[in-house]
Amino acid sequence: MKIEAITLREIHMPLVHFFETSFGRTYSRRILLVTVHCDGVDGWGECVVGENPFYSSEWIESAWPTLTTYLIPMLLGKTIKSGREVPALLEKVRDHRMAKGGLENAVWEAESIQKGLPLWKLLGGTRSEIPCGVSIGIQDSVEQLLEKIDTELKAGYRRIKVKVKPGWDTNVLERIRSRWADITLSCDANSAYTLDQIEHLRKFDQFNLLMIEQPLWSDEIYYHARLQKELRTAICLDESIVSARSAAFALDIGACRIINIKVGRVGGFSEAIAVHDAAQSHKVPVWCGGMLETGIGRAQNIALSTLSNFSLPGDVSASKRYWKEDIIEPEVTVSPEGMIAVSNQPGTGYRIKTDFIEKLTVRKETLRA
Ligand code: OSB
Ligand code: MG
Repeated sequence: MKIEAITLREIHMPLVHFFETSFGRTYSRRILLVTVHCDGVDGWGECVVGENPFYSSEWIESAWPTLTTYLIPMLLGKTIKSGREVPALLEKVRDHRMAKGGLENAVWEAESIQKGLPLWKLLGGTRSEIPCGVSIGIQDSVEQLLEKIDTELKAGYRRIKVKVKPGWDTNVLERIRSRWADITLSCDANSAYTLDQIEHLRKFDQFNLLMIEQPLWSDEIYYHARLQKELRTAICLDESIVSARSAAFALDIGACRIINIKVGRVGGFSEAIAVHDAAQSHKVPVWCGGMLETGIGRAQNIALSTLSNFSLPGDVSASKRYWKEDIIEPEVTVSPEGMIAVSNQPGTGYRIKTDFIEKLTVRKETLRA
């Protein structure tokens, strides 16, 4: 495949309901899409950067110029056989993983279309359907949260994850557990605690959680290992795992018993597969995280989730939980059993609504070889 041109687009999409984590509330997304044009085929990728540098140091205004100034010129005019070859071409740029990931994944998608293969098979997946959970943000009241949980349980989702932060944690978990004693429940702190709050964190053990996700800061892998020794609840790392190297370190020192893989956070499918394999060799299960993606990123998350060690329900859920109208067709739907069926069509199996995307576009730039 010769990489002839690459297009970047920013589209604006309001969320159906705001999403709040310990680091802030989002009402509307600024989405960065990448299209790789090669040999008459277009591969699409979603750069999962946020509107601000709060979840990660990357954000849309760092990714755009990094792509146009450095990353895209490193690919333009190159002839490659596979998405697998992309990381080596971008190696000189340090970090900027979400920017790289959007680009690499677009190449994988083009490759899968060109080879007439489903993307999930190209990635080495084995499942024909994936189990789904939901991530529910901090609400204005506990009653509102309970109502949302009720809705998602009735929709069939297999795991409920709630966001926590100091002041919205044990009190909330207590209310959830007194209404639903047996549901599969987890929580995500997005680094809202410190190791010296260990006595407080110990209280989470009474709620029989599947996991507590990222309680401490992202660079505190060693402190997570110390915390894990003191907790019965499994720690799951999200922000800390930015590469197969950081995963190997975390696994080696026992910093977590579960890993959340976000393909953008680790810099693309190649690295995501490497993290998956590292966890598997330590018998640590993984699940696919979400970044409030449009259908383009969501469809690729579905493909990744078919790999064998994705044995826990992910944060990959139905389009309608996020968007009034998604940018793919059909939109992503979840069965009453809480599963998403994987398509056997070439690529992701979803059609990209280019006319609709064009209408949502507020910024566009095409670079040519
Ligand atoms: O920590 O998993 C997270 C969304 C934005 C940033 C970080 C996170 C999240 C989510 C939402 O939890 C997952 C989703 O539904 O896409
Ligand atoms: Mg998380």
